[in-house]
Amino acid sequence: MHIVTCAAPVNIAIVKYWGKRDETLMLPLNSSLSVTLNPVQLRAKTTVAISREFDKSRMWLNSVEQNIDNPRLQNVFREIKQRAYRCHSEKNNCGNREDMLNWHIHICSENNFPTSAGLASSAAGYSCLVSALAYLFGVDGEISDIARLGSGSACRSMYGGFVEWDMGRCNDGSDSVARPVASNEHWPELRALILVVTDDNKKTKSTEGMQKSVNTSELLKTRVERIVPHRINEIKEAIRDKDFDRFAEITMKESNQLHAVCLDTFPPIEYLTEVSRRIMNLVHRFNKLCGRTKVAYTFDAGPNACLFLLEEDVPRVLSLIRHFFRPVNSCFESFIHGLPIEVP
Ligand code: 2P0
Repeated sequence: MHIVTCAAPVNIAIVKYWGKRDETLMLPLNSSLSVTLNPVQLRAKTTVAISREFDKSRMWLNSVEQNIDNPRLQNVFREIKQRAYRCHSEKNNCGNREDMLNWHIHICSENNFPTSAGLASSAAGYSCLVSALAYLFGVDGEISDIARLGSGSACRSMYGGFVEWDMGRCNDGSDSVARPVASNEHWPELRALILVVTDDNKKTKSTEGMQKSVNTSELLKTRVERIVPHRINEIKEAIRDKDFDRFAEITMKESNQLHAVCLDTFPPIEYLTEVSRRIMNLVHRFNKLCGRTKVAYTFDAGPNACLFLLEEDVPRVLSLIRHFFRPVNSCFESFIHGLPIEVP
């Protein structure tokens, strides 16, 4: 038996991915950009074992057995095995490893955060699984496109720091890969606060929500063609210059536009709750009171907030949050994939 355990971090999109041009290859309508959070506070951990003794492949997520026939999972297995054959035949290194490709796989994965509450759990999960499988089967080179086959945003969790997922142009998806834009050491003062408003499962899964938006939202078309390409360039400049004001404004506008697209979808999709909207209002009021932008919010396909701010403002913002939001269940403070700190 061969066994390996990997951990992979959550990534939070600043420029959002919403909509696919190919549902099987998971090719997006637009490029996106994210920051990778510290894997100590929010991460998926996956153990993969392969053995000639296993009579079938099996998978458990947070101790509950899952259906292994899931087409996305099967696509990932198929792609990993094809690349493994290619890698070993190039290196003239078949034999043992090639034999292993026919063995059954057991996967055991767990998250240390709510699984379906819009905290990118599938991203961390698939990124982790692909890293573990690639290690076991000796696949090297670009593998973010394999993670993408499991869940689009998973390709961004293959790197730390600031990461762009280039939408690519090829029909086979070979150029739709993640690339690091800047390392976590580039902007060490930047912090993220994750406010867990609820750990309930979301009503509309991202995949289904995206399909509905692609079919019905006019705003999504304008966004993809005219807005996102500029925003990607702008946010990369803001990151390069460590310009927090600009970074914060683009981040909040992106989040607002994602949720505007969701409301423009017919029938509309609502991920934000009353508490989410109160968090947004508080951020705007706080920034106004300070006379400059100190905090930015972003929300994905769920009501939980991610706030971005600089290290010096963390104590003040945390006490404000604690004062106004008793319903917030938990709050994780995270470096951008940097050294671990204590969770308050
Ligand atoms: C993102 N989200 O860029 C956007 C923002 C949610 C809102 O990527 O269908 O779980 O598996 O590719 O990656 C969530 O979508 O969807 C997501 P699939 P995924 O992070």
